[in-house]
Order: sequence, then structure tokens, then C-alpha cells
Amino acid sequence: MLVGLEESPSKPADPVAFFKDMFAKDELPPLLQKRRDDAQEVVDDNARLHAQVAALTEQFDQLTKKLHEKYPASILTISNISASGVPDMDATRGSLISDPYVKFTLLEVSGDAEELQKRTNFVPNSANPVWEDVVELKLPAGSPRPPLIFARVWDNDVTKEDEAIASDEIRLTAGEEGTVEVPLKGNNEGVTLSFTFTIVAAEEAEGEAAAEEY
Ligand SMILES: [Ca+2]
Ligand SMILES: [Ca+2]
Repeated sequence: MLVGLEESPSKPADPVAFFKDMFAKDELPPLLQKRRDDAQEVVDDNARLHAQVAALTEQFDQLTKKLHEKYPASILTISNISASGVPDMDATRGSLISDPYVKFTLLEVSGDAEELQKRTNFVPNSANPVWEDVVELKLPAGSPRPPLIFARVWDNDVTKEDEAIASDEIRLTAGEEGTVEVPLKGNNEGVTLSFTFTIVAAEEAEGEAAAEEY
């Protein structure tokens, strides 16, 4: 305002009335007019950005919907689990052999830790354990496929903390089923983990379970 005042050729006696009059006539001094235009530009920019955000949000929602349709919530079932070459982790306790179990963790998916991690029972005193267990992990709709899991073989111990034996991240093969056989990494070499897996849409899985109950 003061700038506008400075620019006016004669200083008005009543500046407030002077500017009111000026605004009413839409005759602003050049600098004020420029500021008014700049302000309008900011408002226009803001509106454009809002429109862009709305369009991108709409696009994102549609892509998410497509992804969820393509990859519906599913159950990853891991079975026929076995390992070979499990080293002795109980030498000091005298049994001279480990009591292995496997813990599977679903990676790249956020959620409840209890849902994302499942384990087998342990097989006592076995270097080449075969587990009867069937491990099920829930794949949320739209989660990465093929899934990435982390598998670790542990030695069950009674009087102290269980010992980690060997582990690795495993990217499952593409498709709805597969067989995996991978050498694991860690301080202990020579452990190989094998299993088969299926991925079934949760709705289908529920349907099958219901059918089995009859
Ligand atoms: Ca041990
Ligand atoms: Ca043990």
C-alpha cells in the first residue's frame, strides 16, 4: 500500500479513501497491479496442482485396483519341507546332533509380525530332517509376486536360546506352484533347504476348506 502511495503523483489527504476509490475503479498503480496479477497466478497454479493431484490420485487408485484384481489376497502354502547337511549344534550337550526347525518370514510385506512369520515343529536329533508341517502365510492383495521369503533353520534347545544354523532370502519362482531347493548361507556351510509351495487366492482357499468340511 505504501509503495502504491509513493507512486501516486500527489499524496492524497485521505489515503484510505484514496485506495478504496482506486480499488473500486480497478486502477491500481503498476506495482500493486503486478502484485495482484502475481497473486492471481499463485491461485491459478494452486488450482492446477490440486487438479493434478486429483488426477494422479485417481490414476493411483485405478492401478491399485488393477493390481489387487491381478494379485488378490492369497495363501502361500509351504509343504514337503526338508533339509540336508544340518551340522551338529549340540556337541557340548552330548546328543551330538541338532534338533532343527525352520522359520519362514514373508518379506516386502508390512503387517503383524505373527502373521508374517510361521515355523515348523522341530525334528529331534536329525542332520537331514523331514518336516510333516504345512506352513501357511497370508499374501495381502497386491503384494509383490513372486513372493520373497526369508528362511532360517534353527536348532531347538531346551536349556538355552535356540541357535540359528543357516538362512537365506528366497525369491519364489513365478507361478502358482513350484519346488525350491536352495543352499543356505550363514556360519554353517552345507545346509540345503527344500520345499514345495502353492499360492491360492484366499477366496478359493476358503472355498476348498469349506468343501472339505462336507
Ligand atoms: Ca544347540
Ligand atoms: Ca538342540
